Amino acid sequence: MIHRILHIDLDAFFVSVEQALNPHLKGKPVVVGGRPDRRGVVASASYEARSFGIQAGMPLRRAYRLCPQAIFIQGNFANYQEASNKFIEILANFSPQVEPGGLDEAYLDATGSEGIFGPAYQLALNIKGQVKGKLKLTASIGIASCKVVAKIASDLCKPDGLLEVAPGEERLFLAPLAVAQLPGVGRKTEQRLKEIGITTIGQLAKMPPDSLKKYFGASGLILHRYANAIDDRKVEPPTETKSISRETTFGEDTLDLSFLQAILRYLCERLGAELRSRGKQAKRVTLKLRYADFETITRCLTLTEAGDSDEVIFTAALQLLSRALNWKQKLVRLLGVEVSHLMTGKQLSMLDSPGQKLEHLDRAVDRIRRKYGFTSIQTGRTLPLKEVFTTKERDYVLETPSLSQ
Ligand code: TTP
Ligand code: MG
Repeated sequence: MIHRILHIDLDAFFVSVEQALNPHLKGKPVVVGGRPDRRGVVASASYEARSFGIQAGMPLRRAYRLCPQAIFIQGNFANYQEASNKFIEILANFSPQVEPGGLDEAYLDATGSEGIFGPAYQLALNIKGQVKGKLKLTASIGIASCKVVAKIASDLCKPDGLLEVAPGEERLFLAPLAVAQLPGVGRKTEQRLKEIGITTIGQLAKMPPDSLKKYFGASGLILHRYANAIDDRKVEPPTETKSISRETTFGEDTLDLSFLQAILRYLCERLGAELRSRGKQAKRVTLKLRYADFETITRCLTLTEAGDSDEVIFTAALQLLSRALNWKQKLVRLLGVEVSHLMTGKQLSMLDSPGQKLEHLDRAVDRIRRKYGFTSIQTGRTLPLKEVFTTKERDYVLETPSLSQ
């Protein structure tokens, strides 16, 4: 059977969602990430902005120097999440075999679906049409016999492209491309390959696997396989969510305890709301701290009983924070919380137990927040945030919004 795998990736995703909502942004250099005078990095840049050299991951200040006339937008994660959900819904109309990878990309296995949707190329055109029609976004799609080649094809045809690599032509297609096009080849690997005279995927494909293993360990063997278009990874629809996390980087490194506690409470409330909206209970809470010198630590705690209330998560996270701060007194750059060991369904708590009262309170708060915005209800602990952050649409605008989810 001839495998037909599609890799679909939306173009300049965060920016394009902003442009779909505000058409006056179309055709302009636009950057999502935050204000250029603040700390932070570019999350997404329009292709117009990219022509000035702006790239994802670049500090905003540098992006500003490259293109002062660019429009800098803070971004709104909820809108991206919604667009992402609709994107995956569209794909699900065409195949049960859809594997999302991040918000704006997915693999789709179209093997054997010609009878219903026509050839894979036609199916891809239909997907592009629906994405454009329903979401006002453009997608780039690569089609090939395996994941790695499909992914490279979609990267190559961006933006708004469609590229099919015919069965049997995969190695020919890859051969002239730079090694950096292969997933997994970062700057370091690229440099080391260059030192041994390898710059194209074709040259890499000819290297004996044993010597690649000597240079790069186990990943050397994967490089060999990918360079030869050998990739038997299946398109796997996601299994259940394993963990949920929220984190944020501060504008300035800090050791201010009441501020850290307030942020922690805020992150736990966001986490709790997400847990409850998914109908999940968590058994483990993990705290993440990154210090000013980028040292990063995680500390975790297992709850005696799985829970989903803000208070339960916060109490555990606060305990971990106190311990971590006692252990090391260093300025903090990033704070994050994760819940894991998730289970579905509720363990029955005793009627009118303190646990059940908390539950009613959480759900009442969730309803009000869904209707009137997150900051419409403040808990005492988060009040100090009012002095630090501005609010937009009744939600705090953190320094790194895309991560604060
Ligand atoms: P990408 O698909 O890598 O980038 P993109 O969609 O903006 O642009 P392209 O046309 O090249 O596909 O990432 C998808 C989204 O993920 C992107 O719009 C913003 C977010 N993101 C970050 O928040 N930080 C990052 O460093 C990167 C790379 C992406
Ligand atoms: Mg993209």
